Amino acid sequence: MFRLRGNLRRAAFADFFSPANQTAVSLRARQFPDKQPKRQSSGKRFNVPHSAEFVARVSGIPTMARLPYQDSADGLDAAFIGVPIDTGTSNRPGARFGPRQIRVESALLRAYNSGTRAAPYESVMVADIGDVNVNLYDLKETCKRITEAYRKIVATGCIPLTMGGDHTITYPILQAVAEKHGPVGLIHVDAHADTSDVALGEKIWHGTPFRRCVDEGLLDCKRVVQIGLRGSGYSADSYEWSRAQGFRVVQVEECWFKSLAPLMAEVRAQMGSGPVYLSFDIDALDPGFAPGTGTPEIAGLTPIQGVEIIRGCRGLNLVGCDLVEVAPAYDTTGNTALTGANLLFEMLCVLPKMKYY
Ligand SMILES: [Mn+2]
Repeated sequence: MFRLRGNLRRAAFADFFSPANQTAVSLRARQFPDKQPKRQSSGKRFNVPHSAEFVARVSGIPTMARLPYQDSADGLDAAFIGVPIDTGTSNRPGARFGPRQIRVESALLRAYNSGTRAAPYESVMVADIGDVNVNLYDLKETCKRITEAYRKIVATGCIPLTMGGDHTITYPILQAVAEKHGPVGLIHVDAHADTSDVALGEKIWHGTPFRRCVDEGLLDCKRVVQIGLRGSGYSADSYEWSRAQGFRVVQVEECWFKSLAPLMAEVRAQMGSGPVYLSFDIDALDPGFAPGTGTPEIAGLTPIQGVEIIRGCRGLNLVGCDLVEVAPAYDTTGNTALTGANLLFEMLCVLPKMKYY
């Protein structure tokens, strides 16, 4: 660790940019005209975010984790991308502001994962690639736009790390992901199963994404787990349909008062070496910790358990991750978005090719 810190410090004052970083460099030049000689670089080809040791945390245009912005996934191993919609929400709206608020709160993130010793910015090329250009007035049209955008992202080999947006978005994302990888395993962390069929006559909204995914064969159903499910239901057995598809359902009662590390060992065995997508709805967490969301349910997971789930994905063949349903207006502290930002950082820290020190 000492050696790395030394390298990083030296690089901060003797930095040169690789040709692959030119877009980032020009943006950096516009953002921080007087800071160019101090841009941090790992000395390798990877993007490294500004450190608050050298550039004030509150300065600059907010990007996820203070990473460079670029307008496509070209050259990236992973990309943070926002999908700012809440047109699919069934209760409190506001998740359209999730990506923006997550970016703001993410200014607190630093370069290393102190718990796992992951060094993401020495392992993978990652940037913030902005938001999908959604249509706020037409959810089906938005779904098409999402699929098109993600087709381009995954075609380059880049792993999308998505900031939602309501949970509807996972369906069109998985259309693009499954087109490339075939039916994927799914680790779905949520208060709700999101497997409804129809409501108000509509098949596309944030309670239906995984039903639609099964309809279209996008999931490898024996490699699906849903964790944290709870709350009142439309019928006595709300999760019957999930189990009938072959999903493993881990209701929240099975999680209470426990470390989820043993569960994740079983999940890793279930997922095997095939492609896996991780979809994390912030409402999986207890609303005491994450009140900024549209359909909160009491007695949820703790942030510790959320982190255990994500760290438990280390070693899996992750092909995409999302963190959805942050609706900042219901949390005046900003902590829900801050939690979302940290969970996204934890996701980055378990991607394939990650180095740990
Ligand atoms: Mn959900």
